[in-house]
Amino acid sequence: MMPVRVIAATFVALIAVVTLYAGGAAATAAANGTIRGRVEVRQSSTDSSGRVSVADLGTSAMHAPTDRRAVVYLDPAPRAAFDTREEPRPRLDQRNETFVPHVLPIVAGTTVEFPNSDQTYHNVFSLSKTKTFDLGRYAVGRSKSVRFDRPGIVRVFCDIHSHMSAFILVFAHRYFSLAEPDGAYRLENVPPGTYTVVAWHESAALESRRIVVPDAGGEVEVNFSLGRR
Ligand SMILES: [Cu+2]
Repeated sequence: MMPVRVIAATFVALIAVVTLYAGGAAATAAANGTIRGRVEVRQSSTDSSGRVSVADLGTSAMHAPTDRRAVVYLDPAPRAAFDTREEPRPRLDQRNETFVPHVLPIVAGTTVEFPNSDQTYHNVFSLSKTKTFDLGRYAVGRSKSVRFDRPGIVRVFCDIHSHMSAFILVFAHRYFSLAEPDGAYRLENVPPGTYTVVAWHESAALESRRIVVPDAGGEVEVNFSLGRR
């Protein structure tokens, strides 16, 4: 049995969603669809033992494969996909000398908190063209934040611990999905139309697929099998 409070919260959330999309639905009878599927990264033939391959040597090899999640997104986004909802501030935690999460997709304009949850110092920085920053050192319990305004990929490192790394993927729209550890992803409320769906994974080459969300909406299944870089 779901507690009453959870049911109430779910109901409120449903109302919010219905209200949100009622405005768009008035303009057209077409129904929005869902694009869903799974992303797998193929093991290369030399990597069938499950050992870390030479291609993996580097900072990301320190991260469990389940942390190294894929991100699936539409490129470009549907028209009218840009809105001005206030963003919550996601966290990129420094915990046990690891960035948590390892992969963080956000929409442009989002401010990310970088709390230090370790007893040791860290020095978070990025030299990425999308956003260059250097947060310097700060003690446990402290946090600094960075706002990301430009779409693109931001590689994040720690100047003190070379095994720490993270990816922030900044999008110009909200049509992106962080895959589950098992690779499952879901892009919801996609208006009917033809789209390019792109799958990103740090160890693989980008792969894209042209798909159609029919006027009737419904679910479109798109699975990716990415080759290792
Ligand atoms: Cu560090």
